[in-house]
Amino acid sequence: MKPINRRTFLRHCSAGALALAAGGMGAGRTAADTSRTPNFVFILIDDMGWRDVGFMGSRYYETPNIDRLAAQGMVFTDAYANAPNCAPTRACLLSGQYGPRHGVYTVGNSDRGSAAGRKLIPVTNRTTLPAETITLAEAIRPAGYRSASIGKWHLGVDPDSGPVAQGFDVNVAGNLAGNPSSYFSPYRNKNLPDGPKGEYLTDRLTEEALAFIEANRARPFFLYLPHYAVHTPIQAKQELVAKYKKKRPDGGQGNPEYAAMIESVDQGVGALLAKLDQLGLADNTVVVFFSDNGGVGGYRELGIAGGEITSNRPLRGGKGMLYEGGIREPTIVRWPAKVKAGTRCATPVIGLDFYPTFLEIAGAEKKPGQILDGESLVPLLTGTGTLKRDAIFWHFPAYLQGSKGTWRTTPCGVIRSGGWKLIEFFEDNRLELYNLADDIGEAADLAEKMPEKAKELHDRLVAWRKAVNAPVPTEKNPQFDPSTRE
Ligand SMILES: [Ca+2]
Repeated sequence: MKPINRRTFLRHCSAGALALAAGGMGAGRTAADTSRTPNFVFILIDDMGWRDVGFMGSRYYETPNIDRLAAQGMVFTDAYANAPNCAPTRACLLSGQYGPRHGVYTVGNSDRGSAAGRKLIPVTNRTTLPAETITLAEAIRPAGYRSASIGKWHLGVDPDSGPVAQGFDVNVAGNLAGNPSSYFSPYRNKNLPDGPKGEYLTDRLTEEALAFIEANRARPFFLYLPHYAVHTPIQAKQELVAKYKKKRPDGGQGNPEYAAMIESVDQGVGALLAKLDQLGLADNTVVVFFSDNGGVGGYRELGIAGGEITSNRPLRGGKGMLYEGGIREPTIVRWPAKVKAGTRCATPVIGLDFYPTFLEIAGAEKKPGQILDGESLVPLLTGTGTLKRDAIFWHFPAYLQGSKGTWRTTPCGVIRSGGWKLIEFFEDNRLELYNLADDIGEAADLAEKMPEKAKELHDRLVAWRKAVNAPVPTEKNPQFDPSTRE
């Protein structure tokens, strides 16, 4: 593939219409000392879809604070989670490594769904991040950072494999669970003392985050804020639900409870931004907004049985699938000291890029021999250059069931290079090829029409798997019954 030239780059990352929206905005225009090491606030939403926020085009959900954050920073339109579900995306984000290096490929077991419907024996999955992993928190600690994980961890339990075991100074509410037993106190969470009865979890995590920022205002800090929202159970504050019940559904989005959950997240983002302004820290704090997988929706039109909570259209599919709806994420980086407000970037980026990005900004070094699979986004953020790589990859050697015997995904691998995307399904080595530049909805499979392009991408996917020692399931499942898949 040809290297991206300057003109292409400018087309990929440039000031867009949002610049106008941001004009005259006073975000963080304070006398803060920007020579100090920057702070990091990483807001990770659970299961939020690409179009679940106003700045990405939703006309049903109301997210004025997140939209303001977007207008004040750089929006990445082609940003991806490393996986279509929770735990593996987090494992990649915190380790800076692709799945085959740490073994967290999916949530729970890799052999989910009916045994009779599985043609292959999938690769065994790890549910905790290996202890020897050098996490982002550990890597930036030598640069003087104090760090907190406030919210969902999903990669183990302290003292063995929770946030503190993996280098965070503080763990609030994090354990092996992938969702809260309730969004209202009492929470039944060993790592989160109950609040007053009826306290709302998203509000509580915001309060904990504000307290952490306040306490560490005079030193570099890394706040990792992985909200439990907007994952199931779908539970929201009634006063917000009432507002959305009066609203007309739009573009396939119309669940009042889910909308109210999103608005609580948005209010939390507003409170965080206000706190950074109040403390004079906004200019020199890198705020990232990201989600761990696509929204729960887009199944019905593909014949998959399951809940439809939101719509990811125009993207195909949703959570649990390797189509765009399952992995493309609403993504913002705001850093007023260095990133121009109102900019957009269409270069494909992926969750594990944040690790080297933070290292570079913090002035920290990786350990000798440490492998980081992502690439620092600093050249894109500062408008000074491009990325060196020409492709990103996914490896999902696991089954994820829908209901009634349907499958959200069977084991597969994916490469995206430029505007092209190839999916290889391991059960029968079937290839699907899409030109995302013209077909963001992955409606036209070009694999048969363009066999040379498909082969070129497949060769590169195979070469990547070899380079990272990615195990491909090949063993047949003796319990497989083909009639279940007809
Ligand atoms: Ca998730």
